[in-house]
Amino acid sequence: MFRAKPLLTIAVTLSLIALTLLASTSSVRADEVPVVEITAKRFAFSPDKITLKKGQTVKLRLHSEDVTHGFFLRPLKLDEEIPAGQTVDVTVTPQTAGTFTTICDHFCGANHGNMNMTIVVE
Ligand SMILES: [Cu+2]
Repeated sequence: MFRAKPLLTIAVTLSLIALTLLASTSSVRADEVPVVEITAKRFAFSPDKITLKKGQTVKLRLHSEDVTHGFFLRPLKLDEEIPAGQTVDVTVTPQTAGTFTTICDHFCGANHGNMNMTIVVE
């Protein structure tokens, strides 16, 4: 009985610390990684141009409104498939500044060859 109380206090304190850490970790994540939404639809991406910051991590949320599309950009090591009607999240931290063209590399129809968008890294 004599030692039970301090142990209980320590256990409660540790639990509270653990909960606080968990809570702050998840809120920091949600705040710090911006989400950029990109919609793919025959035969264009919307928006058709985005600007990212070199060294800053972002989450690209790729959504297909119709058929399966691709999202390919070698300099940023992006090679995603966006299944028909679905959403794919991809996290990227651009390391090279420049203007890049992302192409749809999954055949999606007659004008597939002209489906692209610009990603500027500054
Ligand atoms: Cu496409």
